[in-house]
Amino acid sequence: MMMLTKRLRVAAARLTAGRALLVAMTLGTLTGSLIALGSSLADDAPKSIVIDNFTFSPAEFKVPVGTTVTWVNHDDIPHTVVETDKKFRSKALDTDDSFSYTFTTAGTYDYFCSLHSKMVGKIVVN
Ligand SMILES: [Cu+2]
Repeated sequence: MMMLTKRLRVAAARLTAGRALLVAMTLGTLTGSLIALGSSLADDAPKSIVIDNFTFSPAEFKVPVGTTVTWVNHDDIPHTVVETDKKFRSKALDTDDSFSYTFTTAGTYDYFCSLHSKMVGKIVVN
């Protein structure tokens, strides 16, 4: 009778340890999911380049593949966003107009304003 009780206790202890492990694994998975969710939300956040005072800001912008970059013109004269190899080209952007492009291929993209050739910028995608 004493032996049986002891065996039951050992079995109960094992079960508890097993459950604790299961709970820990579930929490770990949940935490991992939340972290993944958080980082995917961060990746989806809009990436904007402001055009102001004849300047693209930031002039050099590093983004992961798949990022949509948006340029917004805050100047009171028109500007354009034209990629050097014609991979993308905006129309003339009036004040507060914007232009977006999604970068699906890694690489370095140099661009300029076709109305003011000294206005240049660079997007580095990796
Ligand atoms: Cu311009």
